[in-house]
Amino acid sequence: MQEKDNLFDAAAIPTELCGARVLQSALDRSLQERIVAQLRDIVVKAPLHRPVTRWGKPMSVKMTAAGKFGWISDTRGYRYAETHPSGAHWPDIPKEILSIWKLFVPEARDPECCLINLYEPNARMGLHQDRDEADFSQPVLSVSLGDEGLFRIGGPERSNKTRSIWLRSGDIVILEGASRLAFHGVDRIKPGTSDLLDKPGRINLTLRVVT
Ligand code: MD3
Ligand code: FE
Repeated sequence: MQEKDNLFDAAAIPTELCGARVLQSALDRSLQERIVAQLRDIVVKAPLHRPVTRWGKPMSVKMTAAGKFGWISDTRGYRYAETHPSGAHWPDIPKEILSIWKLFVPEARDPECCLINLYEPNARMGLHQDRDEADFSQPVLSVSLGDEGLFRIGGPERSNKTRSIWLRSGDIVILEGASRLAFHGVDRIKPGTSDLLDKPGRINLTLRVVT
């Protein structure tokens, strides 16, 4: 049995990016592999779906979730929901994923949503704010898995200047304080930069407190 300390590089030097904490190589390879296996069980129960905007345009990112809430979007608009579009409740957040939250943001309330975003090679996510949650004093924690993604973050106004960083498999970003309401997005992914997943693409987990 491996010690937890070997699985998380809690000593990773945090980089500051527009107020967000970026922890490169925070999760070791074996932990990343176990998380991917746990995600496979989740997508069996809660299949990935392609959210559609209010205007009927499908997003390029495929999504599902674990926890009390998932985030969905359809022609009725976007919102947190207690059920998958199939009507089923979302699977529980795996304990090992909860332990990442507890280690890096120990003061926060327990996460109520683990949103799972799958970026196939041409997927992207436009610049947006995450403000569907009730309490912006609670952090959001992001885990990157698989191929590299070019993450962009600015400030609380869309017009604020942005900075970009390539997020790699095992990296963690913690959005707290002023960065919690920063505009951010993913411009592109770089297929073939990781062999963690069995297909080209990137998975991003975001752990959130919703209520
Ligand atoms: C900054 N996801 O799911 S993770 C999203 O890589 C989302 O899939 C991106 O933006 C992804 O909403 C970026 C980093 C991230 C997540 C949540 C944030 C940055 C954030 C919330 C507030 C500010
Ligand atoms: Fe976001």
